[in-house]
Amino acid sequence: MCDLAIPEALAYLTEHGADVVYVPDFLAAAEADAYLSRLQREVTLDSPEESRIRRPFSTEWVPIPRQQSAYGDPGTRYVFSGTSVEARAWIPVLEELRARVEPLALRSPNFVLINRYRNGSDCMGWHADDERDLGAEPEILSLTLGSARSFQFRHKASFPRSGQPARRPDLRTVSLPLEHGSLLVMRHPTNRDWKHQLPRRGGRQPDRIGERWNLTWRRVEAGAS
Ligand SMILES: O=C(O)CCC(=O)C(=O)O
Repeated sequence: MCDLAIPEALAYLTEHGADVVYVPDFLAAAEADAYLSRLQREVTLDSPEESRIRRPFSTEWVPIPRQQSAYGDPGTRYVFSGTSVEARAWIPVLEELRARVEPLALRSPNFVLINRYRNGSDCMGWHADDERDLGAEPEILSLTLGSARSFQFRHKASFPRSGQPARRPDLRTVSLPLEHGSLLVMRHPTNRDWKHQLPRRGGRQPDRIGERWNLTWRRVEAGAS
């Protein structure tokens, strides 16, 4: 289990190989508001051409349903779904936030993947952050700013596998609303055993759901991929 020396930390999910801690008020409300405004002004988002992934088992490229960017130490990048997100050089707002999350990390983050969800239509599908770039024991620190959105966990054994039924259909899907200014820490072996997603929300009126920024702090191993 995570052993975070902060009283607000909630051990959120600890079953079946999960090690997830949720810190709802990681940033105080006023501070979270100020950081959100700075991100909106200071972060450069990737172009639509740079924001595509390869459809599984296909050569077709499709746009991701959100905007993204990445910042990190020189030469770092993150490879997933057939695409590579190259790090831009650190900017002051991200250096400040990195210094805030770093005390909670087992290994100092050298990279941040930024996702901007414009409204409830923007989303991220089921996946695990278990790419080779993240090393044998990946750790993710996930900061939310803006509208709260539901985040879900599902054990890998509960997914059907290539035409086969799930080995463990009894395993429950776990939902957690990620709030403005919150930090979610996913330590090893969470991403080995579980997937997570950020589903669409808002039904036929996705514009009712406001903008959300998510920053996932990672330690990327140079030259792994
Ligand atoms: O926006 C979120 O909270 C999900 C981010 C995520 O799953 C990822 O970056 O791998």
